[in-house]
Amino acid sequence: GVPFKPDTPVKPDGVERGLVGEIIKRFESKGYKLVALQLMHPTKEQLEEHYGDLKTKSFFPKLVAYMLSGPVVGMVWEGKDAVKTGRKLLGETNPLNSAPGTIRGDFCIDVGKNLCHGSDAVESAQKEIALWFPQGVKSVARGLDRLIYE
Ligand code: DAT
Ligand code: MG
Repeated sequence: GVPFKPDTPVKPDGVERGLVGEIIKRFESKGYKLVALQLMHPTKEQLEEHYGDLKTKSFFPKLVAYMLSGPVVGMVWEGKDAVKTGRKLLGETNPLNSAPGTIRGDFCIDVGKNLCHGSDAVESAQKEIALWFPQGVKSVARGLDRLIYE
C-alpha cells in the first residue's frame, strides 16, 4: 500500500443533501483506495478535539454546532500523495474561491456549509484517523493498483 491516508468526512450538510456517494465517487474515480468508511454521530468532545487548533477562532462555536447538526460520514482514503491531492479534490476552505471541478467548487457556496473535511497534513491525518477510527483501519492489497500506479 501507499502510506498517505487523509481522513475525509462528509459534513452534516453533505449527508443530508445526499452527496455522500458523489464525494466517495470523486476519490474512487481518482484511483484512491477506500480503507475505512463509517456513518457517525460525533460528540461535542470529539469535535473540540478534531478542531482543537481552531479553538480560539470566533467561528469555533458555530463550527462545532454545524458539525453536531446531523450525522457525518467518515472515510479514510489511501494512495500516493493522498493528503495533498485529497485537499485539491475538495477545493479551497471558502467554496467561492474553489475552482469548478472541485467538490466545494461544484456543490456549495458558504464557508460555514462547505460539505466536507480533509486532513491538511499526514501528521493530522494520523491523529484524525486515530480519533474517528479508534478500532483501527486495515488496508488490503488490490490488483487494481497495477492499472493506477506505474
Ligand atoms: P479546511 O476545512 O479547509 O481545512 P480550516 O481547517 O481552516 O479549513 O477550518 C475548518 C472549518 O472551519 C472550515 O472547513 C469551515 C470553518 N471555517 C474556517 N474559516 C472560517 C471562517 N473564516 N468563517 C467561518 N467558518 C470558517
Ligand atoms: Mg482544516
